[in-house]
Amino acid sequence: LREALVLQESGGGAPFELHYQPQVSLDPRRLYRVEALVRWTHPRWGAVSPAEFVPLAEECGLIDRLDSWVLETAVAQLARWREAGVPVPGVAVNVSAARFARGDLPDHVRAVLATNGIPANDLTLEITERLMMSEEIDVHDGLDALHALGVTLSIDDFGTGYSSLGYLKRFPVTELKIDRSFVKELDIDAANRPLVRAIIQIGEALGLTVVAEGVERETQHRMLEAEGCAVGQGYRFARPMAAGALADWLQGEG
Ligand code: G
Ligand code: G
Ligand code: MN
Ligand code: NA
Repeated sequence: LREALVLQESGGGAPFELHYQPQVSLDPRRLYRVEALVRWTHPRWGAVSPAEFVPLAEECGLIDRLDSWVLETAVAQLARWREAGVPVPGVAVNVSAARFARGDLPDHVRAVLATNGIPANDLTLEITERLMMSEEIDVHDGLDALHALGVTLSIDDFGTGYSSLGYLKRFPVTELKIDRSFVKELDIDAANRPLVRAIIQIGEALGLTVVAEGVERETQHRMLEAEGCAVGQGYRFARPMAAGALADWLQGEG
């Protein structure tokens, strides 16, 4: 993993690649933004899932460097799409606790946006609920600094971390992502619907955009729409895809 990262950073190879998954406004249906998701192709093992190597990168202390590369690459890709006339409204990247804790994230974000001529508004940082609740990391100043830049702050995996909701009013977040686990059986297990409804209502009450992850079936899609969820992400709309495939996908949508 370390060798792969050094190779990537030095420009001597590209073991890591970003795929982009559309997040779609439900009504009217249109591309809202894309989420950058990292992929790793190992010379012998082939494709390794981020579900496996992201935790590994965390353990090895490499995740902050990987996240930095992802930020730079995703924002540069957004600029490239725009140069090519591909109308992508914005890009979201995942930020690990380790990357956040390093403290230079606001400066890095500002520099990356300036280098690529991208407005702060068009960049979203997805931060897990667990990080928001962290006692070790002082998230408050970091989030304020990022908010001051004008980037969108989204709570990833919402509903899986802790029961305290106090952080929602303390921190300058503007979006929450309903964790896939709640959406998964939305149309199968009746117990999920009131939970999803409650999350959407929390979002409404606090003026937060709600994004539902892991939407795979039309029945889930319809229920989310009926509950007033603004944005959906999942195989129902599109799988994560290489940058070059997005223009074609957009054409198919339009
Ligand atoms: O793409 P996939 O659903 O397999 O991703 C699995 C997990 O890896 C998800 O929880 C996702 O948030 C995480 N992940 C994907 N890309 C990145 C990244 O660039 N940085 C971090 N920190 N996590 C990522
Ligand atoms: O935790 P985070 O939101 O960053 O994770 C996004 C992950 O969810 C990615 O690994 C992506 O591949 C995965 N994903 C996206 N859409 C779907 C879906 O419809 N079903 C399932 N099972 N996974 C999905
Ligand atoms: Mn995410
Ligand atoms: Na998530």
